[in-house]
Amino acid sequence: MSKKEVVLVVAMLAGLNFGKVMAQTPDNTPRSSIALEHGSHRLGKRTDPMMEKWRNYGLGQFIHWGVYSITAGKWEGKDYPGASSWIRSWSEMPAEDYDQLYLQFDPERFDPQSWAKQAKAMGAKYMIITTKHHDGFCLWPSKFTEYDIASTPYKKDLIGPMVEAYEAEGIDVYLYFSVMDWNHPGFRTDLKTAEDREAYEEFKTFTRNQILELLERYPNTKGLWFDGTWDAAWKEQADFADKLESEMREMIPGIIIGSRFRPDDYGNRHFDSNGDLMGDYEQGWERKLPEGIEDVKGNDWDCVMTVPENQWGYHYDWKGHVKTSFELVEMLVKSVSLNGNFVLNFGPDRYGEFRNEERKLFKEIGDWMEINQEAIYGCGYLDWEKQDWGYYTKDRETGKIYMVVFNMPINGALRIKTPEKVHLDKVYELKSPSKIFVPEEIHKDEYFVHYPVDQPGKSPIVIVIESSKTQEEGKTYQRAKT
Ligand code: JFZ
Repeated sequence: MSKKEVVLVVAMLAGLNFGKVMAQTPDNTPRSSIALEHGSHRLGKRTDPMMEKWRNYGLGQFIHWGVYSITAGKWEGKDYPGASSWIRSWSEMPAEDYDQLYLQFDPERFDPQSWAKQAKAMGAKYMIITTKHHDGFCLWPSKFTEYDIASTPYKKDLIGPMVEAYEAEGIDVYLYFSVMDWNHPGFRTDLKTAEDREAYEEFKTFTRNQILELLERYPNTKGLWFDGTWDAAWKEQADFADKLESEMREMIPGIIIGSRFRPDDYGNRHFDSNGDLMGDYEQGWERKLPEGIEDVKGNDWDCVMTVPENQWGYHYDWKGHVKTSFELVEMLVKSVSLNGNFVLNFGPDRYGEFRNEERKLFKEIGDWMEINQEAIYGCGYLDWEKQDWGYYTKDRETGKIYMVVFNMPINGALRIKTPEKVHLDKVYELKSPSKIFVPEEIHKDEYFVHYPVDQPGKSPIVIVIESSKTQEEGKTYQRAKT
């Protein structure tokens, strides 16, 4: 029996008076739960302005950049089959060789202003940059290790200029930080011996120093995106991680930290032993999307997505299926329709440049966003019956509804089923608001909008619905007298 199960049984046997605390669920129904010192510290969503802003971003940009852009998925003529940022863990690649690569890292064509402009043109409202990936290499000059940008031929800080350039374009910056660090001598995946524990204490001090260093150096940071927290050794650090998270929150009030940082008292991650989310949003949607609204359990969440199958950092050869801009736009819209943000990953090369496939995406997604962004920013879930043509989103402020159509029916008839007592006041195409549609009511609360299929669009179209609640049912539709 696991520790968690033992506690559960004890709590059950002890009945109401022992081992049980009353917690409030988001809808305020009290329920019993396991007493936790380091579980979730808040039930339900954050409602402060910084989190409201996060919730309304819609689209973000992820950047994976580091010395793995030098190997680019290949070592001594052999292709590494996994994600290029994991090549150091490959039996064919000696770790000693990998750990010398930084001496060649010299991204002389790095131009943060053009990076930020491209991201803005795509429509990104926030960006997440890998300050340190699993290999331990730091893109900022760190006081706590020599394995950093300051020790490369390039020498200069990469993070500071990025923060500045993106902020100048109105894009909020978040820092990715891998707790797992293959370069630090004290890092362990497991704590088996006293020696391990001693070494790991040093690693913990180092980790804390680096995180606080980042927040001190870049006080405009809006949040942290943690990774590499799945090892047994870290799962024992509930107390340490909880305290450290509080320190971060004190340093930057309102800072946003996802669910992939700290474990609870029993080593559970993301959701604590009571099933409550730890952190400000769920960080578990990695290269996958929820199917329906029930999957997100009322939480905020983000989806991080690669363009090819599983490549984050630069890889010289993108094998397999490479997603097209409209596949990615569909994922973006689906995310927004389920109250999440969509974060698209880019992996610049060793010189600081984006590959052509990525440049094309900036442009194509940006072109779509330029026309249809109203259906993304500030939008979220609408509780109308899902239709096969695509997704509804709803502006949280104006209440306007957007039908984002990815699968246009052959006859152009787009079905809408509304809840009772909803009146469709005005229906029009977003890109040409003068194109008004008159919905045909075919049954009670059920309509067709007829889109002219003789004018096929080149990209997913958006139809806007302005609606209102009515007192009566069945305004236009006459019930058949059969
Ligand atoms: C991690 C990293 O290993 C990877 O290189 C990349 O940085 C990505 C954003 O994060 O990969 C993960 C982490 C968690 C899961 C899957 C891949 N997960 O929870 O399914």
